[in-house]
Amino acid sequence: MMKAEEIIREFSIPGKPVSIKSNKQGHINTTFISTFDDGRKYTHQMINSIVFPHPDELMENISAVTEHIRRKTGRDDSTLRVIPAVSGKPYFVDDEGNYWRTYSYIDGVISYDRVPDEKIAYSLGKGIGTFQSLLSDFDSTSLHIVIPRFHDMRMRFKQLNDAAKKDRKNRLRLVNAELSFLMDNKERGERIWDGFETGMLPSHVTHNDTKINNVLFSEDTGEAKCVIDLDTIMPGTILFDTGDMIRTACSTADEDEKDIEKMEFSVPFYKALIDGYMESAASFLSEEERSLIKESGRTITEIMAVRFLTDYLAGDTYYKTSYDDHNLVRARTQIALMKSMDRQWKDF
Ligand code: ADP
Ligand code: GN1
Ligand code: MG
Repeated sequence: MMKAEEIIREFSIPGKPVSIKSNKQGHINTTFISTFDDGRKYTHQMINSIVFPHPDELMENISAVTEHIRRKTGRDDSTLRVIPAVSGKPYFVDDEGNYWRTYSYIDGVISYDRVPDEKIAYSLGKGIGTFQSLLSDFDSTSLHIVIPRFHDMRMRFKQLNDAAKKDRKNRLRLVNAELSFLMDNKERGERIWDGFETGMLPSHVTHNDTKINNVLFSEDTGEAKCVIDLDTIMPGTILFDTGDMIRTACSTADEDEKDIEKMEFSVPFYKALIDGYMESAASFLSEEERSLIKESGRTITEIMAVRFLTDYLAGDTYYKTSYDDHNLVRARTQIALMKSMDRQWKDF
């Protein structure tokens, strides 16, 4: 296995790395941050090949989208910058066939796993709306479909049912309550995907993973400075993105909080988030899209519960986990969040 220093040498970066640190925030890729002798920093990632079987296509999407954003904003740190490998390609393939990429590091930012206050909720909404708006003139059909049917609730329930049937780890007996709650919500959860598939909801370029730690906030102003983790950029409905920002910006506990009593839906955070979002997105939203924003938060929270529970039953093969029941804990917090939304549904 090649060492991080050897991998870094395969990219066109002047100078020498003086430190390399690992970042454990994401559930999917393996991330390192390096600092070079001239003080510049870079992010190096091994792309998860189980999740992303065609890294070359994924990098083509990212290169096209980031160039588009940079051209429109005229600001280098408004989006990720892909640093090419010495070969000229946007990735390097190591001796075991792993794909690596390098981005310049976005400096002067804070990354949150949970929204600390209404100001950051507002900034997140505004940042996601701006991101969608910058890409509203980008032809979504030119993008590769990186993970087909990523937000297809019917497919996600099928995967859950398959995992339950196989029950590879004998865990099914532990999740009766969770499974039955999700099954009761299946039909309602399918509405947004169905609306997208039938064309009732228009296709846009969507990020598909707009959770809060995929947005970096300016240390000085608290504004959203850069939307990162662009692996799942694909055609979709903007409701996939409003949904995931609602899920992660309006929760009072971490995604993997063990005490579900701590997980509540925050109406004040929701209001701040949507204020920010509307400021940058109102001009391109259809009536149908507007009317489903609130529902999108519930739907995306549900799809995460389904996916975490599926991975728990399948034996933790998809998400990175730190302990045995990690995926079950995550599924339970998502269900708790849905229930809290339901209790307050009339208030937001
Ligand atoms: P994953 O797909 O595993 O979630 P991400 O691309 O989201 O990987 O990266 C993981 C974390 O690394 C992010 O949440 C962020 O904190 C940090 N990070 C990634 N890229 C950059 C960057 N270019 N500048 C600053 N921080 C970054
Ligand atoms: C994964 O890569 P990361 O940690 O930002 C996942 C998302 C989930 C999220 C849940 C490609 O996102 O779909 O919403 O975990 N990414 C992929 O925290 O499956
Ligand atoms: Mg991420």
